[in-house]
Amino acid sequence: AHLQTYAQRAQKHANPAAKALLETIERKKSNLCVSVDVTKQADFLRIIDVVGPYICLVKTHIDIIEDFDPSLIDRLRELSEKHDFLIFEDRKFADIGNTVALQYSSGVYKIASWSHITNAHPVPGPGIISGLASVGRPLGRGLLLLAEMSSKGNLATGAYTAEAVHMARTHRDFVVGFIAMRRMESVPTPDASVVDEDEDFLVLTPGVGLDVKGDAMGQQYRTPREVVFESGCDVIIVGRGIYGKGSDAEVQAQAERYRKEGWAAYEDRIST
Ligand code: UP6
Repeated sequence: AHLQTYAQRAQKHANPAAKALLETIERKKSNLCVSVDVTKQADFLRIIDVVGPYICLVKTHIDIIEDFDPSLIDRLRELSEKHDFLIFEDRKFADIGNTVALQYSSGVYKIASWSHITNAHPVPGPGIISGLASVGRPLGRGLLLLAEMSSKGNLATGAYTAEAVHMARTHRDFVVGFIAMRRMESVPTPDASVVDEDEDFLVLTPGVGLDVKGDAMGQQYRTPREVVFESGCDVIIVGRGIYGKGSDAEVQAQAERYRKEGWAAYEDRIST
């Protein structure tokens, strides 16, 4: 799939959220997702308004906002229409199906009502997908499984990663891709009979930075070129490398810089 254009993949994708994301990427020539990990509503909205023109997707951790008010979701929705991007709540669900269905639909945040894409750790087994799908599928949402992570010493490797890919392959109506560090097609899954040549899983990749190699708490960064060109990933997720740069003008300049780098790496990939 990674040698086709985003537009070609959009045409064939059956899941509405994945299709819309691929179309947005193509329309805006941006495979950049900005992670807006700030704790005040005003900062959150201001940064999104600044980076909006350069992104296909905004990634949220809605539960870190200290002054959260439900109207924030209305403002976020307005910005997503103004700037033409989708929304990904990085909730990293990790419980049994019944519990995650409640966490996804209810509580303070009602994530399923506004987030086009969310994600889950495969650790509880396939029931986590059934639970989330019972809420999200009727709404046209999509789910990413965390098959790998960017942080030093993480346990999502080897057989665990392979089981995640297997779970995705057997739930293709709702699982649209992975959080991973590379393409997952070639990961040998426990049961080869579930492999379908037409499968198209999106790979969204955090741990992207151009200026530093990591942080003091185990984060590891690679460049957009390493992620998109060398590893075949589809979307780069950048947090502090963009929003952490101070003034609005600098944040805007960084968003433009990462968009350009990510897109050039994609163009080189499909033309090789
Ligand atoms: N994230 C990772 N690594 C993973 C999964 N998720 O960094 O394996 C998320 C973090 C954060 C963002 O929760 O929101 O991606 C990365 O932010 P940064 O660019 O500021 O390091």
